[in-house]
Amino acid sequence: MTSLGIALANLADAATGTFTPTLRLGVTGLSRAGKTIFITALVHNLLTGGRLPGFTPMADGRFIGAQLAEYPDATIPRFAYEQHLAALTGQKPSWPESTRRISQLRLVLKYQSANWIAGWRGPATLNLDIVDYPGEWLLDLPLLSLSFADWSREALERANRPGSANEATPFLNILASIDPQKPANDSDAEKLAASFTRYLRQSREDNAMSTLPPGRFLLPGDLEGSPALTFAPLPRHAACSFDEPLCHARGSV
Ligand SMILES: Nc1nc2c(ncn2[C@@H]2O[C@H](COP(=O)(O)OP(=O)(O)OP(=O)(O)O)[C@@H](O)[C@H]2O)c(=O)[nH]1
Ligand SMILES: [Mg+2]
Repeated sequence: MTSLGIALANLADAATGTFTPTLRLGVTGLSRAGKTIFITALVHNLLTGGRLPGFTPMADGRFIGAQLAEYPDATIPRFAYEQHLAALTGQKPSWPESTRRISQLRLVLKYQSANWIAGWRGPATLNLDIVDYPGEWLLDLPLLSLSFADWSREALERANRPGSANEATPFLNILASIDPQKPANDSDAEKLAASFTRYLRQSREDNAMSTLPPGRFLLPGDLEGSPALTFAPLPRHAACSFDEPLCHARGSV
């Protein structure tokens, strides 16, 4: 929500006395960029009135305080703030493990509004919802602009490069053993998706700096085992049209 949106929401709040504006903050960056640590530190500093010199309400002395609140959607996992903090500040401090699924946390911030419209009614309240997710999923954004056929071509070109032989050969052998023109069936799609996933995993182990998409195959989160992830790149004559057999191959990217 923009500051204009927050001001308008505060106005509505003043009118009804019930509405609290909500700001949803997604922390983004590639895997190991520091998202989870950043969120843990931010929440800790907000809860304890810690060092946040760039946070204007605190610098102006208008920040009253923050507290954790229940997230309204009980189906979304909660960000493990307490566990991460305990790990970082324990007797034997440790970094949290790489994030495997999306999680969220709600903070309720109380502050004196600097806005004259809202300011007349005293302290203001803002729900701050913070979202953490696995950085691998960022790799999948460029796939939004690709058709299944284009993505298949790129993925198979990569898999066929001489440098990829070690990790890609088992997948390419399975792909070669399946006739992509025959009617699609679950067992072939699962076999292909499983060996394609093993190939992606192996290439990440061999070269940690170049994770291949889709990142969601490496960290499926709540889509693990779902039909949305049961697909693999197919050769051009099969991937050219979704009307053809196996082009359905369990969805597109
Ligand atoms: N020295 C230092 N290292 C940090 C800091 N933040 C993160 N790191 C290092 O970066 C690693 C990754 O941090 P995370 O916060 O787990 O990274 P992430 O972006 O959540 O990664 P994914 O969950 O894999 O997407 C940590 O295990 C630390 O080794 C920091 O403030 N200081
Ligand atoms: Mg993380």
